[in-house]
Amino acid sequence: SATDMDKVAEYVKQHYAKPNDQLFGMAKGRNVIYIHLESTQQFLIDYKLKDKNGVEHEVMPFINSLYHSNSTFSFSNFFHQVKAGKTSDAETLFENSLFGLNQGALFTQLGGKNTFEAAPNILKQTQGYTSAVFHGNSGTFWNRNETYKRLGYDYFFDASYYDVTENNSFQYGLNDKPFFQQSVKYLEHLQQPFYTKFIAVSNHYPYTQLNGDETGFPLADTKDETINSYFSTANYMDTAVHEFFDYLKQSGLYDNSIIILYGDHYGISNARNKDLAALLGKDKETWSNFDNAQVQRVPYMIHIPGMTQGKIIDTYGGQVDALPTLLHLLGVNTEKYIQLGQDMFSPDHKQLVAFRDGDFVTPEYTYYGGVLYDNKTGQEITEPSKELTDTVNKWKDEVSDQLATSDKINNGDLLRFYTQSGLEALNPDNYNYLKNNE
Ligand code: GP9
Ligand code: MN
Repeated sequence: SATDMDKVAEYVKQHYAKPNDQLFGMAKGRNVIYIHLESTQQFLIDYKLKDKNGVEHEVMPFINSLYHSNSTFSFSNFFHQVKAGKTSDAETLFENSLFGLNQGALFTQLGGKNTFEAAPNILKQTQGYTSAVFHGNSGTFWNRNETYKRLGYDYFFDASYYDVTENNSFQYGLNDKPFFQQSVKYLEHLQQPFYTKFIAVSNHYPYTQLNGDETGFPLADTKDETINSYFSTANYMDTAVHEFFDYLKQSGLYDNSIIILYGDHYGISNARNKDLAALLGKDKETWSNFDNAQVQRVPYMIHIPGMTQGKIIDTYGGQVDALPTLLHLLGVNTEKYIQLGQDMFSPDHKQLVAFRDGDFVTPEYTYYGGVLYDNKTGQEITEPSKELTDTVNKWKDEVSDQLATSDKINNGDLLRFYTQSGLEALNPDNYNYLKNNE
């Protein structure tokens, strides 16, 4: 009801984190290019895989060069916050600064009917942006074709816009190299400034569509085939992203864009992590839920060509924080929007990162599977002080408030009652993504 909406608005007001004065508006008016790095975990950054002869192979040399560039704000403690909705949950978080659902996928269950005030819509109405998603899989996957209309995406270039053959694709769509190559002709025609998202998908489980033989990148040598091929598909993705950057530079789009790379969720599930342990220099026998939590870090890199104050930032945050972070860089005030995250650069940013099921991490502690760990030692804290117990209980409450507020908004479709954003209502019927309006 409208009363519920008022309560939500009050919560959001209390948690608002003001922009960082130094950075607010530093990318104002630039094109936004999100590059979705499928299933890419933070441990792949700077990772070198040893082959059978002990020779090291850098998995993602290009993305690493961006990570260390002084034109990139790179985050080293950024966590995914998705659950069963996987890729689509990451999209929900980045586009809305709201969480996915605790069961199932928001895109599938509510994406086709709820009211949203998402990034494409905000940027269109306040800054005149055109928006588009590029993805080499069928538009119906995750109900994207319906959800994107309600997020306000002007264009959705799905598989029907690409030349997809048996030889250049796999079960989740077009391979990354042809995907970026074939996207260019659509990107070139977009009105600037644009807000775009490129959902590359080659690095998707089971990571077999391109194996070591084809890419020339070695397979890892564990007893788990999934782990073994993960590095080689990530390497292929890295080359594809590199090629795309080359194109952006040649076309001149690069200089007036802000390019953000993010990992959507883990690629190696907790059930497989014991077999991953050795590759991360850890002991299989002592691998614990603490370690499972730590590997939920994903890349989050904001590349701003021409900017030179870039660095690696150790602030703890999660995907819910990305939208206010971006809007502030673009010079958009977020105070009146219903967003549950906080600008990663804000002096008010709270370093408490919720996982979708109520677990959380902070710079000093990890609460995972109902157990509290000390980040320094990785050990379980069995006898916390009274003070620590109180603090942890407070964190639990804050996390559950944040998640419950998200669920209230989504399950109650509360944004339809919200008028203070100043945004005009969006009519999904005005959007049609079919090729040639078939
Ligand atoms: C498919 C792709 C995969 O279109 O986005 O989604 P995921 O399985 O990672 O959720
Ligand atoms: Mn995914």
